Amino acid sequence: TSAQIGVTGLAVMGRNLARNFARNGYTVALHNRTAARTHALVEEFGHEGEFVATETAKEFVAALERPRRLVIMVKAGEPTDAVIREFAPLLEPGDMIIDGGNAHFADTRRRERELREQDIHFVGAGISGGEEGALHGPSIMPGGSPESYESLGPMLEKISAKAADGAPCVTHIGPDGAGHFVKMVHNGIEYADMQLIGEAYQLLRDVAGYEPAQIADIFRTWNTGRLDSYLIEITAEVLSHVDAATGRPFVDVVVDQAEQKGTGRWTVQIALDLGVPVSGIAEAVFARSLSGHAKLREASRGLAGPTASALGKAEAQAFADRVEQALYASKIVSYTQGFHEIAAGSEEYGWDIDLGAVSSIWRGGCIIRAAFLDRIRAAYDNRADLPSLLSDETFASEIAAAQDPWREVLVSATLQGVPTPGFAAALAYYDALRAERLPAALTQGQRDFFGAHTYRRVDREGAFHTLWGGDRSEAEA
Ligand code: NBP
Repeated sequence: TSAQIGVTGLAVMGRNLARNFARNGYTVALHNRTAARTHALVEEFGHEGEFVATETAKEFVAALERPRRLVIMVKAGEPTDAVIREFAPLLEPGDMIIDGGNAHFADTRRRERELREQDIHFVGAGISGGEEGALHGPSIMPGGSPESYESLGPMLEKISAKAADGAPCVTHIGPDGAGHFVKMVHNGIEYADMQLIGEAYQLLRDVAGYEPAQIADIFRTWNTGRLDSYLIEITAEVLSHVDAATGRPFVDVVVDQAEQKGTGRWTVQIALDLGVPVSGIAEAVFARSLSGHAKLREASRGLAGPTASALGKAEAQAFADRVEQALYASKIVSYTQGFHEIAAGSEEYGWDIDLGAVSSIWRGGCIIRAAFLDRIRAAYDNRADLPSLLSDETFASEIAAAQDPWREVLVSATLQGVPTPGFAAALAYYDALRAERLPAALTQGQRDFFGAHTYRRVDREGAFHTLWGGDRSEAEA
């Protein structure tokens, strides 16, 4: 039997992806560095479909129909290169290697370039949805050549998640590293979403005085409206969970130091390189870092806080409504920033990414899936060259309606000393973008003063320098 697809790397993700292919009627060749994993998979799930277990790289490659489709699901970084080094010499022109791990897009660009010399299609495919998604349908963001997508697309469409309207959550993102770039920004947006939800929770708890179980109910209510999303849904589940050992709310027995694997940080690093302001994502990454500085936090615990008292019960409900507005408005800004980064990456690397299609394939399977993405899709359908999500009339009018409560929430947060870096960064971005004048003019003056860096004028073309140390006359530079 020859297999239509092969998966090497059978830890949680690879095993579930292999099962997903098999459950959809494909014959799947299996391989793992440690063969025990391969045999365990067949033993446990062999009844789910057609598997071909192999032990050596040679056997694995021989089991695949041509052109071969070989999925790598190993630890990102050096292990991925090791696997490529092992398999590439055994492949033939036209074969495809699909890297489904969380690779850095620059590595994907390098690997694609190297394998192209051998006429092997290298497809860096971002896969979101965790292990459940891998099994039941992930959101898939494949890059690589258009020819590879012609061959792979139908299979990926079959195993992918489907949006509510039945559309598969996969599309050809663009050449070389485009898929992994988009997956990276997806994760950055995920960080921002989670941070904003965390701030909403903290405000409801510390300013409005609600208990976790009550906050879970508030999130459940929000989940029936415009904030309807997987992350809001699981937030309610986590908040209503009670620790069996102590009888306390689960959220109170978990150490409050957030970890991260790196894709959020990459999103910010790359944004800095591209000069794209992703302040909301950056604040989310920094908030996780700050939480992890246990000693620094311990040493700072005695610092003075505000004297304002918490809200009375009567005001709590109205405050919660305002928090919903603040959360929604901040979410629009996060996505605006994330899509700006994708547009900038697409421009920089010549990927020609369809932003509407990206929002469309995030509607199902992935961690940030949400009703909200339908609205982004609609915004790009209305106008494909939308300069920013904030230029969309619907989003602009929603923010217009939300802005006063958003500001009030930040006033309350500030007066009560509740940190809300995500909400605040989002509002600052919004206010800066709509500002008539920015203090950047003053910055330019300072730069010209100390470093003769020159400035442009509002009324004339050209670059100018003022003789600050002399008679302060102006010279054209
Ligand atoms: P891991 O990231 O834990 O990797 C374990 C796999 O890598 C095993 O199959 C292991 O083989 C193999 N491997 C390693 Br480690 N070094 C190797 C080497 N030098 N040569 C060959 N194989 C090697 O697995 P995972 O959690 O299933 O994730 C797989 C990929 O999917 C990662 O890139 C991850 O970032 C990405 N991803 C994960 C999630 C998630 O929710 N976990 C979601 C989306 C994407 P062995 O069995 O012989 O040790």
